[in-house]
Amino acid sequence: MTELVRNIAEIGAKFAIDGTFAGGEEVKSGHINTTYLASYEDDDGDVSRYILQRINENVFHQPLVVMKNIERVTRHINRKVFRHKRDFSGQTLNLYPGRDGKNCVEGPSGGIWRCYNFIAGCRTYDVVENTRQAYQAAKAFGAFQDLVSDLPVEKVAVTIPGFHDTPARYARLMEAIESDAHGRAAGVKEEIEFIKARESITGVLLEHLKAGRLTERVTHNDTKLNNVMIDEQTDEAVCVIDLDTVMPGLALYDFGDLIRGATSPVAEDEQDYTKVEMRLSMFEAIAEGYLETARNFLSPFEIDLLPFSAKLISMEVGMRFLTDHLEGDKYFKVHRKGHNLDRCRTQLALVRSIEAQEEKMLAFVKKWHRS
Ligand code: ADP
Ligand code: GN1
Ligand code: MG
Repeated sequence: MTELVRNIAEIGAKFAIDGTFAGGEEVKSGHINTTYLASYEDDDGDVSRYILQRINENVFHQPLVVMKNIERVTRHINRKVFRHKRDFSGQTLNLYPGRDGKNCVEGPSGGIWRCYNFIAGCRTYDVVENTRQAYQAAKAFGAFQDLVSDLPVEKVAVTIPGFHDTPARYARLMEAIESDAHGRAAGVKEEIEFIKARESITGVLLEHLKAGRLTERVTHNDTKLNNVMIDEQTDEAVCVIDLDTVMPGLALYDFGDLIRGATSPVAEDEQDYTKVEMRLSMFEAIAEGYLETARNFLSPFEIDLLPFSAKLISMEVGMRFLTDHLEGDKYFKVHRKGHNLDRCRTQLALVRSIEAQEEKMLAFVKKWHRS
């Protein structure tokens, strides 16, 4: 048994899981938490799998608040799914308690760990393969927003303050440039100029919110493609995962993040950013999937802002990657030198690609006013 597998077995032993530990491995997608897949065998030889996850405390300063939110949201969704059977293909996310009955445990070498059921027969994608996956992922996130739309916003805690406060993200980037703690600012002049030239867009959605033109709702806030489990056989979206950032927010940021993560033909960390493109066919599939479930609660004003939201969040995430690059790669997991800078460059390339197509995108969504 390797040290990693022994470690997984020790963590798993703290949860109320039946059966004998039969193996474990690390799941490497995701930039934030530590995620393990653990298998257990029962007396009949049947194997059950579970996800064990350590909450990144550098990102989530109050892991117990995160757990309370997740418990509330998963319960709410499960209650509704069982009542109305709006469950796509029967799998929802569930927390498994620790042996002491709590929704999380302290790991053998510290940290807060939780356990989820493994969503079987599915996988996640870092790069979208076809319009069906794009459509399905968007439909699932729209359905997620719909399912939590009757949860009062004040019942859901803010797990990361200012998460989609784009002007605050901009200000933090300016501070990082000013401090230049790792001497990297000189190498990113072009990126800085690109972002500075677009400062005026950063506050648009929050200003609409302040003026009462947009409504705050319970939203997912991290709707990237690898946060939805997709059926390996049918490409159907089965279950939305990664609920750490479910909190009060704007539906538009969720939609924009879908476009950011599921329209380009290359990965978020592609080193040749000239390959990045916001493909209109993927945009249309996502808008159709999302609006199919979300149009019940979206206003025409919100619908018109859908294309803009894609540009805004691509810029926001680009700024966050650049900030982390300048601050010494402390937030996002990195696997090579310049990883965050590569990610920043793909995001800025997406912004450029969206700018070139914004009118066509707008014409497409406007159709949903009338239908
Ligand atoms: P992070 O916050 O680090 O992105 P995620 O919750 O998204 O963490 O989990 C990382 C990856 O682990 C996901 O992209 C997915 O591939 C896998 N994963 C997470 N939860 C489950 C689950 N319940 N069933 C199957 N795979 C899962
Ligand atoms: C992180 O956790 P993950 O990998 O699904 C990040 C998102 C970013 C995304 C960029 C809590 O998402 O906000 O948009 O990386 N999550 C958090 O890929 O910061
Ligand atoms: Mg994730």
